[in-house]
Amino acid sequence: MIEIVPTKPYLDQRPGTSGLRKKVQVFRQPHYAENFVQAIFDTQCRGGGHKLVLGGDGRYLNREVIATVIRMAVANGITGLILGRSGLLSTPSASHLIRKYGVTGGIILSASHNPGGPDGDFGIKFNVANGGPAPERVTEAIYERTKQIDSYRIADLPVPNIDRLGKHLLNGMMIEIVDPVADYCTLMQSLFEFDAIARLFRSGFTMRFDAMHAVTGPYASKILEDVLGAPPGTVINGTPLPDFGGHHPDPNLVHARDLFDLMMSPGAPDFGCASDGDGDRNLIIGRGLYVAPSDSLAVLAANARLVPGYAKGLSGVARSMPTSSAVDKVAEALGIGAFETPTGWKYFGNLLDAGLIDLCGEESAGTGSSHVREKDGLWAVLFWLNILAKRGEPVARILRDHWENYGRNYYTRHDYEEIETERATAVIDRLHDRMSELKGASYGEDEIVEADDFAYEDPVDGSIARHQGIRIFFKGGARIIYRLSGTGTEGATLRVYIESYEKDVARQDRDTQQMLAPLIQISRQIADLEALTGRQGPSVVT
Ligand code: G16
Repeated sequence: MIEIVPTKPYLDQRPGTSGLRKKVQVFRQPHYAENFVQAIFDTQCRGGGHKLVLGGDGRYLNREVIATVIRMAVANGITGLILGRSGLLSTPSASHLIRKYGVTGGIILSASHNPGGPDGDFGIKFNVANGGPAPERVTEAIYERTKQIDSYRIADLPVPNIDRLGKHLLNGMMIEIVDPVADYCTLMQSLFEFDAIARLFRSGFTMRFDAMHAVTGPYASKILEDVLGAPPGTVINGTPLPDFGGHHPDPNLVHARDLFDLMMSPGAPDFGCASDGDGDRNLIIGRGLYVAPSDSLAVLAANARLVPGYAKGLSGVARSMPTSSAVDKVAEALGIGAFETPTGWKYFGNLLDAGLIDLCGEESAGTGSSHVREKDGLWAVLFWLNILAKRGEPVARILRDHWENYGRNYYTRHDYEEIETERATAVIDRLHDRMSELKGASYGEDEIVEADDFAYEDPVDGSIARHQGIRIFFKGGARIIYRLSGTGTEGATLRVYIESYEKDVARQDRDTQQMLAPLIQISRQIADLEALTGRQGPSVVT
């Protein structure tokens, strides 16, 4: 009943910023997913008695690969599997289940905000016992194993009906099919003042949550509409679909354009928000005013004491390096630690485990806390709702107050997507070579005071991550950063992050792109972007 199937290694299975992400066509190659899953079992589930959490964001191939993982888990002697009903689990709720049940880890099937469907992307990622994404030493071990693999184990038995809750004993492995939303909802109730948020809705507060036909739909409908009493229709695009309804489930100003337009229109609701494919990212928009993710993190930090789960005060905060330094200013005012990590949620894990921080976030629409070890889209929305309920002021007032107190970090990211890998590498190499000559160079009225290649030494385990992006600092406090994305599946994506700081209240309400226009020009000039990328401008501006 246990088959040992011969296979050959694929040499492209090194996980990126967040797991192994490839085109569906790549995953469709014979034994491709099986090889990677076997490498997880071989390296992370040695010896007996391992239990795992399993679920995915419902994208194309989800059900198929769930069935494969179940059969392989049986064949590899896994003793327990906690599976989200219909194979669905948002990334943050998978993280919660791993922690709650104290299991070895979790296998999450997702390519996050990347498009789905037969021509879209798929992904497999392993989370470790603390509920967080596997750190680099683990992903490297899995990758090394994929290069040597010559067979995988799979059980030849029928998989139980995964659409019904229940427990099944499969050849010694207990598989428990759980409601994906229930435990997560209880966790949210323990952190936020649900009564105050429910009162806010009863008072006529209006909101729109765009679930983008991704995994957060069932979570948002249950929590916002059923439990908190928001009117039906508050959650839109709430049914998870394998191709996300043909949309790109990335909650940003480009792919959640309809929501943005609605929020800028005269009849806008009070609050607009969205989440991505696997439910870990968030987008926050007030009536008439967009909240940049870096600002959102800073506002949450500044108002954390209003929220029961954080009322005792924060121990520290962290942000990824390209995220604006808005949250650092809050940390300074609060007298708490502020950490700067490389891009990738996995780098927050040690800081959270060690209690050095309890709030963290990234410019790429991710915010989270010590409640799980992933970023959490709906959690961020509830955090904002709790603040709105306590302060009784609109989003725009809260954000403008924040700028008045701490100054405003104007911030934009320009992406050059799917360019040839050689061209993208040439940009970084060239900047690297020119770093020392850039120091002291004048541009317009400003001057470069420092340029480096960001390296991070983890304060907890001392591990070092090098080459995490080129940073250019200007005398006036502005910053330009260049780095290559680790989540794309075609060619390379060059990200250019541009930031300036404005303390003068009279200059805090300008258009971001206009305000940053001179710096944007400089960013293109310094890196010779047009010539090296072959593009006249970025493909996505957020
Ligand atoms: C992942 C990581 C994030 C990272 C983002 C973008 O998010 O977990 O830490 O900021 O990718 O990474 P990159 O700039 O390398 O494309 P997700 O939501 O895709 O899992």
